[in-house]
Amino acid sequence: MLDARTVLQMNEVRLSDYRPPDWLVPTVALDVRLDVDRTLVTSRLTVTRNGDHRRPLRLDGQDLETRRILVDGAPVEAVPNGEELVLAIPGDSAVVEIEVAIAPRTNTRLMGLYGSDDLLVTQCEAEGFRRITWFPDRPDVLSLYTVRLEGDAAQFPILLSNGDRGAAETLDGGRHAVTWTDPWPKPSYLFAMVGGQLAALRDEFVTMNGRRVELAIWTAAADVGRCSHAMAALKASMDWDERIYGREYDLDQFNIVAVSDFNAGAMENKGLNVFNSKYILADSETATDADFDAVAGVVAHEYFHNWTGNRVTCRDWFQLSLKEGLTVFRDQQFSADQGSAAVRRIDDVRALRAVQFPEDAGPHAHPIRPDHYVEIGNFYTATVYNKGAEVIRMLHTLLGRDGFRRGTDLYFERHDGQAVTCEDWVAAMEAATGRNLTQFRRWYDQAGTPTVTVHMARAGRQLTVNLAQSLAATPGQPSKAMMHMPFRLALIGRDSGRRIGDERLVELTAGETRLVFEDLDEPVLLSLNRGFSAPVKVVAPASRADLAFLAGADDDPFARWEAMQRLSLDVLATDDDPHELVDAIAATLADGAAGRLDPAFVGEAVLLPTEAFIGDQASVVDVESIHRRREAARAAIAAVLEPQWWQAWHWHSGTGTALNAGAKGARRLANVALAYLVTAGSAEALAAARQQYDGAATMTDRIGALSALINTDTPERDACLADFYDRFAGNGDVIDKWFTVQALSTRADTLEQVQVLLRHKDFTLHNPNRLRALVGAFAANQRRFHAADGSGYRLLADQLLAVDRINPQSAARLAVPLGRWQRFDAGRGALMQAQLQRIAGTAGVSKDVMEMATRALA
Ligand code: 0A1
Ligand code: ZN
Repeated sequence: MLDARTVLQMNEVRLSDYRPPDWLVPTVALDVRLDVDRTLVTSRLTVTRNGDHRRPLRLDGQDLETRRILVDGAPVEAVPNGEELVLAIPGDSAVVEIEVAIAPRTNTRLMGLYGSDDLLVTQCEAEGFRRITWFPDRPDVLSLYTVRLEGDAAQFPILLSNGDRGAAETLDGGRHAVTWTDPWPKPSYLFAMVGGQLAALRDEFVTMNGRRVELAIWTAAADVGRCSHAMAALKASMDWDERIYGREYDLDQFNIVAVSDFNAGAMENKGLNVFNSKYILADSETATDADFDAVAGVVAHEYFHNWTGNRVTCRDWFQLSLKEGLTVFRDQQFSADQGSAAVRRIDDVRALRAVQFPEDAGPHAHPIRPDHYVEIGNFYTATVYNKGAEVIRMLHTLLGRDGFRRGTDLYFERHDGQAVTCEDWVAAMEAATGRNLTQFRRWYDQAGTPTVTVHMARAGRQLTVNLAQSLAATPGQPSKAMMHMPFRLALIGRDSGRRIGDERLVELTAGETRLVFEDLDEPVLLSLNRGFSAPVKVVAPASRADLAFLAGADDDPFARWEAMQRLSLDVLATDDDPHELVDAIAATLADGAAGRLDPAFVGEAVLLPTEAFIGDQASVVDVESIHRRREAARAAIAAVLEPQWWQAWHWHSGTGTALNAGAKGARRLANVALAYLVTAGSAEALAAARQQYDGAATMTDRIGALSALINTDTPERDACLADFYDRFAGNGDVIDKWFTVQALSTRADTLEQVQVLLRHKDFTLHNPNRLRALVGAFAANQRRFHAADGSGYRLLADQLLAVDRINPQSAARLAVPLGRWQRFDAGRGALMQAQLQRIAGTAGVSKDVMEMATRALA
């Protein structure tokens, strides 16, 4: 019997093994008879030999019942060998016709064609098309698709696929059919079809060249009224991509479908985006301000893929960041343009540090362009997406806005209609700007978060600053080369509180970089990595007093927020009295009250770092001390500043439903204030929370009040929790919030409550959102998930193994928290490892989970 690791290595796909496809498929005609239990798919592929070779045509397939295979009209007796079908083709081209049957109802993996509510819907990225029919299912095979969808007219009145809608047929027996033609060649992962009872919110967009595009967002009839925010975001995205990147939409129709059961956020299928409903449906009753922003961000992301991903696609899955890093960067730019850019940047950095930094520091560390994988589904990671976006942002910083735009123009000009590599992208940037990016390319190859260590020495009016970079070893990469990083910094006068001179953009390329500043008249402090110009950790000595000073004076909003974070981390790493932190927060609140800072920024700045982030700073995460110290600091901040919190709450609560930056900022600050007030624990605070809950005009305020109460043991908590469920029963996206808020409670009974919730009638392992809402959220509750007796780990592993039998992709994601075992004390580490071993040792576990568990144990 082979051990798990050997089996994994045998299944490993390596970048170095890449070879162009042996056969191309210029055209695909699909005829699909939709049926929930047994859908028949007939494909007609024209295939042409690619290059001078005699190799057969190899097709991928999974869970297909193969009924008939014809080559040039003649039946062939080929028998699939597992997930491969090999067809000998004598000539250099042929027509291959294959008929298969598939079973959407039992497709619980949600890859390929599956059922969600009463719909049939597809998900093909990365390797789902092979679950619909036999095909060379790789992104460098681009085809023109014609798709005829047929089904019962009452059950499937709406039939959608990619491209433009063509002929409709009315058939006998209450059936009908529609044919869709996509004029743009595309890889199979961008194929989509949807059938079911859907209603649409419709609109239109006229492009920069006067082309009229019909827009439709499809959902259940009852939800059409909740699509307007998504529609506005779609139109804004179309306009933005024209203005900022010169990119125009290229079909007469753009359709979006919202579904309840979806493995990821959304999918950019050509002309037919499919969305997780939580990123489409939004109104002030049911969606928080953060949800509204997420809807706009994801709508923009998928729309932007039309150029970065679809018109120019990836040669192979190792190049995933080519489309994802670039598209995340573009959606971040878009969102920054829509609202408060400073707060958006802080949020982006917060997300990167919460998910990607730990990934880079753990057993699953990989470069933004990985060079091997077993299951590609495991590489849709924060590294590929979010660090990938940071790498694109660094290029933008290095080349400047105009240089970057010249680069993207050239990239589109050179590669439109092609499947290309990250190297092609960087080469276009070089060619358009004349910059040499040889060293910069290392960002694509090297995993891990670099550290920049800063020292300064003052001699009279001269200041010398030394910046040293380093990058620790990661799995498979014992030694690293120096990175090329843009590092923005400035000096802040310690007396004047003003910036001294201009901000500098320093390009760090060597191990050490020395900067000299002359003619300084006052003591100065360093404002470092402004705007988070490089995705690195910065280590720089600074006293608490200096950090507090910067938190009040730095003119770069990110650096100002960062100063407060550093001060918080410094204080929370000790049992010291947190008075420096209390004072700095008081000063920030005073700046807000005086109108010198906007409330959204204040709301961000006065939040303490999460327990997880505090843990990430230490060599060994001390779960209990972190929790105790942070709670003590929260209590002090709440008690000492109680009048200020009341003032902030009174000023900013009850802002109505407006979605402008001012109103959103006010709600943010009011909710932070309310949480501190409830922490301070007065009867008035509980009453205020109850009042805010009952009178809430928005979900932001309602869930804000509930979150403030959730850690308490009070009748108000229980009443609001019960009301919340009753009020929103039946609305899945909102009931998810009800599960999450309980899973995140710091109360001692949280694990027990989660166990109760796992048995709740609304809990199901089949819905990825619900699984994330309860089990995923619980695993992010540092204090309670990491219970010293290992009960949290056992709970997670139990659920993981149960989901694996249903949906391996969802299951594999749950392994990530256990993979961090090396960061915890020996006792917890052993308990986490034991669960990973149990998972890896379970018979029949999926390769998705096996890869994650085995790598975590390595
Ligand atoms: N390309 C999509 C993400 C995505 C990836 C895999 C999926 O399979 C379940 C679904 C969606 C995006 O970046 O939005
Ligand atoms: Zn994407």
